Amino acid sequence: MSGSGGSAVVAIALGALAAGAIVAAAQSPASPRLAGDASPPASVLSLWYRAPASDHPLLPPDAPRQSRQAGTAEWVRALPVGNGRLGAMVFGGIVHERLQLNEDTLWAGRPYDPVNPEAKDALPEVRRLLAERQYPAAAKLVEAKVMSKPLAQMPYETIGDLALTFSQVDAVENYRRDLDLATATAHVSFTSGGVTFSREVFASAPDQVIVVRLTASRPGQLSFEARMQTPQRATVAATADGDLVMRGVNGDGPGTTADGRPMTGALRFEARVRVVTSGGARSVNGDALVVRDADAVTLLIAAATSYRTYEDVAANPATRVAAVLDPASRKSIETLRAAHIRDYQELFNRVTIDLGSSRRVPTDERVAAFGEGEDPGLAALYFQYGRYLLIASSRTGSQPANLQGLWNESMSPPWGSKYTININTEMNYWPALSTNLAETMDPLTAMVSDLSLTGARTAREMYGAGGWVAHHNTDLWRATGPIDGPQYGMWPTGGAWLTLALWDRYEFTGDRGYLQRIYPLLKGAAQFFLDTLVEDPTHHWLVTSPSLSPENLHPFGTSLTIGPTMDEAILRELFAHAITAARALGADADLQAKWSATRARLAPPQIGSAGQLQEWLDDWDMQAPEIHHRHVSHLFGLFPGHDIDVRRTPELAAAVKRSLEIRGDQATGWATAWRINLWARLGEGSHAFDILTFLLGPERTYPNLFDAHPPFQIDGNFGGTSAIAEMLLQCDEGEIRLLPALPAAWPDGHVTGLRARGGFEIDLAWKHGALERATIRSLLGQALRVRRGNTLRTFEIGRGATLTLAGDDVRPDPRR
Ligand code: FUC
Repeated sequence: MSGSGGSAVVAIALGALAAGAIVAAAQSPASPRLAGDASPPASVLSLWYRAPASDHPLLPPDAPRQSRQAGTAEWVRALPVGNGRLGAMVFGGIVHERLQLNEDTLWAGRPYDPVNPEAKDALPEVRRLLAERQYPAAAKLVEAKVMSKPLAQMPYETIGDLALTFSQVDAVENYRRDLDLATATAHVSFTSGGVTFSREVFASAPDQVIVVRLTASRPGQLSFEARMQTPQRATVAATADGDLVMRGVNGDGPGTTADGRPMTGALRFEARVRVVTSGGARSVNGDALVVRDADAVTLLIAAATSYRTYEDVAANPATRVAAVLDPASRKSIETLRAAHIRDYQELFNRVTIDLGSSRRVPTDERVAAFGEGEDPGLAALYFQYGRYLLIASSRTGSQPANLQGLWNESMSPPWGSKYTININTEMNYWPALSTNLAETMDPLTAMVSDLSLTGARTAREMYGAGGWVAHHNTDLWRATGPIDGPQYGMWPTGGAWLTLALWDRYEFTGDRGYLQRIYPLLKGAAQFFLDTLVEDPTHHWLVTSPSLSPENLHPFGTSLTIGPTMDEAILRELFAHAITAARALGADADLQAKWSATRARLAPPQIGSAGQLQEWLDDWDMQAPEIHHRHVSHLFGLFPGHDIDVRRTPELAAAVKRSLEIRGDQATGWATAWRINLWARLGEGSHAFDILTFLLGPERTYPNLFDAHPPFQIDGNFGGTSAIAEMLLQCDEGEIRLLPALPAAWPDGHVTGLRARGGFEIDLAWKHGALERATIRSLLGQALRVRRGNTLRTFEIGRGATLTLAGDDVRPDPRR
């Protein structure tokens, strides 16, 4: 799929549907009447609702487009659970409960190498055309000879659904469903005929199963049929000993490789649901399991594919499923629950936040009214939800969080639900370090390590270069070539950007073992650019070519160019980190010198005639066809980069601000979130808050608090979470900035457990907009400099020591 425009238009229609007309779709004529207003859940850290996300039989996989769209609108009301690898969306239907299921290695296609063998000969000519400013001709040649085969990467796919059908009832009372972020558990409860029915759903990382627990307030009340359905090529069966079993082969992907091989599905998978009953009777009815008159039921859901690595798909999914399901089914619900909560809370409880009062009304009503009333608690909930989603979609050993994290109901989701690495995947991990979840970066580290191998093949065969390269997207198969079209794909800096995220983890944790692990990745990324940078004909700077400023057309009808501002900023950081890493490890003295010499010749950031930071080497910004473009790639140096800083480079920071004003505040979900992070780095809390209000309102947030690109894309959630952290705490230039962009809307509050570079863990409390107390624990014993406004103080603090500052210790000086 292409990177933008057309798909976004369809998406906006879906977004509107989701926001408005869905209540009718969610309730089929047979839906029970809902009476009584259930009280809010005890845990304030809950998303909750007084109606199911849907309550009708599953749509058949080949349902017409109209009903699929309505289905998607219901899906963004359902609540996500995940253990990094297995995910479920819980709909909470009274008669028709639906759990839509995912396993994070179930993608289309097979191992493949997308290299286009014609690229190597064509690239010198593309470079010549670009040097001569023949942009459309360069784009044409890239299109004809350089793009990957196949031209698209493989999509992430759903497993299918588990449907539980209960007896029809006319009316229920006090219906409520919720997702408690404190325990990572979804609940449904209601009363019918004097009996209270409860459901509990959690995805356990320690036991690698999704657990569904059904109970009722009186014995013998649980009767239902359970079946699975899927759009995959699969068989579904019910076994006499109480299992539902789905076995299949993944979907075929689009296109063929250069040698003409189709992307035939080569993964095998199994999903299995074990139904464990207490009391009552269990029987088989065709492909369904029937439970009658049980007291309580536990359903354990396991799933696996044959994926081992991007080039090995020979694992046995049935063995993998049995290896987790058999031990889990011998444990009690109490044991399973306790292990899940212990494991989850070890991560989640590291950070607490309070930004002010919360409205105790259902979450969809809070989103609909956000901005109109006082509800600072919704920003705190959104922040903790971002941390929840990261824990649920990215755990050691799982795949990284993709465009939809882990949750996808489709065989062809928007943008393939892939890893788009010209912003989206990086943004997914923006909150990982600041909000104290460094381990969630393990899957990203593993993926970049894979990319350094597949990307070395692409560098060698496509560019004749050493090192490794990845363009603007990758997938389960770690494809690294340029896809979709020249405007999107012909960008060689995606891999380099990813390595900067890994470097950040070293700066936050000081973990030398980790540095040793990532150093070869940085070194390989840098090598590619040593081998491919060219001199720009005007200034003789060293620049990327061909390249582009992500997805933004310049005035010559294409995005293709040389040395866009973002590339040069990324490379400045890449070379700097490679040098620091090599020094720390006592490695590669000769390379350090080369990196340093190359770095000195990169194109510097430039200020254009409108006072803006130029997006390109030439001052084209004001003539570009989309001056409000969603990407703000050229502002990378301010955030997430560190090249530009309000105090150290005030002119450049002012140019970034001008660019932001020209671009405008409101864009797609992730693009809005990026803007908030940038305004926070400029120290402009009230502007950041204004944009946050848009992000958290109904145009960019679905009822289940998923971000609306639209359609759903998870990066906006993670970017928004990062932005809230950046408003409260920043670390840059070797200093920690306390409350650098606190908006007036959050006059009183506290946060505990945020992390900063140099191994610091920080609690902050503030009142009437003034810092009351900061508690700083040093994990590494590094030098500590603390800034509040224009006051900067240095403190001695040993490894393991804690420093408590009163607000007066770092009060901004009003005279300056
Ligand atoms: C980039 C963005 C789009 C979308 C896609 C997945 O190409 O420009 O808006 O987020 O990734």
